[in-house]
Amino acid sequence: MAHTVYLSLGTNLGDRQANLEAALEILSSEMRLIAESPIYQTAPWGYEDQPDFLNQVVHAETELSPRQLLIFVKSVEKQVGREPSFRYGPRKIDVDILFYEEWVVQEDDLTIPHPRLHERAFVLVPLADLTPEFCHPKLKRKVAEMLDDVDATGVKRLRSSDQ
Ligand code: PH2
Ligand code: MG
Ligand code: MG
Repeated sequence: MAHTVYLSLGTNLGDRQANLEAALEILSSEMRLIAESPIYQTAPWGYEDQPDFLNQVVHAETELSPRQLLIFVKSVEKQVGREPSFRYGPRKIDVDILFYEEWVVQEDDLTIPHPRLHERAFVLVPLADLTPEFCHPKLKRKVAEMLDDVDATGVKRLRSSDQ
């Protein structure tokens, strides 16, 4: 059965647009991409002394289980060329699972919904472009409501001619 999922993509090293495109290309080999948000240039969150990120959210459908999806997104990161960094540090590509249907998954290395998505304007702005009414299954709040509570000043949409 096809499951609807939302993934967040982030990159702040190398050719960032090319990194997003490469990740989407590989993702589309195993899942049906339904919608892509615009791309945003975003101020670094968590650790500030690093280049700005490009961030984007995608809506997809997949037959993979949450665990299989985690393994797949890790392999996508590896294929795009991600190298180990420190927590919140710079990276060529980061692919995070935001939502998997309305499922709540709590395992050592896999938490769905993504545990910090409600704090992050760089996730909530593009997510709200795709699904403002989606209700967070744990917090019981809509994406648009969560977005109202964060500071989105560091999140700038790239000009469409740049995308
Ligand atoms: N990812 C991080 C840490 N900080 N900041 C922005 N703006 N965008 C990101 O994707 C990001 C971040 C680690 O996952
Ligand atoms: Mg991340
Ligand atoms: Mg990650």
